Amino acid sequence: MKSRRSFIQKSLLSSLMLAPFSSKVSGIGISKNTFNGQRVSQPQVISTWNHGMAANDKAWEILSADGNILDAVEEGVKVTEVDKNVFSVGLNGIPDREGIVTLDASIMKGDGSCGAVAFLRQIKHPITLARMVMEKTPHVLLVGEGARQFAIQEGMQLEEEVLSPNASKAYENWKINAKYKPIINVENHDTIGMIGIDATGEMAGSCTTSGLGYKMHGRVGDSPIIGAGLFVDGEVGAATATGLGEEVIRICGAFLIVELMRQGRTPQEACEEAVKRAIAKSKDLKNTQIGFLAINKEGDFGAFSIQPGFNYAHHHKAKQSLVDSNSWFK
Ligand code: SD4
Repeated sequence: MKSRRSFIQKSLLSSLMLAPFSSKVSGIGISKNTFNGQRVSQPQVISTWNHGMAANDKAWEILSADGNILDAVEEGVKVTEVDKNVFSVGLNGIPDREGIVTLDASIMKGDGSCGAVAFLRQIKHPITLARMVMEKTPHVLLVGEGARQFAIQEGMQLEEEVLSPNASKAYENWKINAKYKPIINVENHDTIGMIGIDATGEMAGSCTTSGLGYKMHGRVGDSPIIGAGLFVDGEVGAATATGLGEEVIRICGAFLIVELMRQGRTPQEACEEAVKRAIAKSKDLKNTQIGFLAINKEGDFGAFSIQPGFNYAHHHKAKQSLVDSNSWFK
């Protein structure tokens, strides 16, 4: 009887996910709905940059088959981690100044569970390793050789340490002057951060990157730092960041946004406030880009960046769109 009831509820949930149903539009996002007194959200995912489109498509396959948001945000960004045309995520990324690709990633659930890896070499899917840190260890963050050893222990294969043809060409060019200067929206625009909500109202997020091209060996950015590049609290919402990680870490960007939402700001207002905070602390504003994405538990979402050029992919119902974020500078 109980299983029949849960079957009926599950089927109803699935049909609600597929068929458009009346929902109140609030802000630019979609508000929550209830069914039999239980919260029924319309699942959605939001991801940074153009490559978020393909990542969201994968996440959507999972969400639309009644899958959970944690699987969706992991599988979604795995698409980007192996995309040969993306130069700052995964092993096809631009190397550090020693010519070595090192990867950072984090994953977080609405209940506060989280895992991350940083300064990781030779692993194809750092996001999966971050999830293993969360699920299989008593720790949150493993770095460098320890993270690689953990991957081996978990049966992951070490990839050969060779630069992709594009990364190799770029590195050879860079070596001519060997000067490091982040270039807004060209060199340092490619981290994928994905945040979302599933039909049961669960929230989760993921963030994965090869970090800034030509960084110092050992440099770690904001993406694997819980509260900087990613933060999720299922009672409130989720946020993720892209851009110059040092500036995001300085203001605990993603945590700040979630806390602002907790205090009643909309996701859009919270992203704008976090950008203002970063601007106030920045020493070289003209050469700094940061982009934030946020979603609250009602499903309203927002985005804001310092410089123009930041965009994000939003998948909701059967519809996917690529949206240009508003920015501080026009
Ligand atoms: C970092 N935030 O390592 C990352 C880089 C990035 O788009 O976002 N690139 O600082």
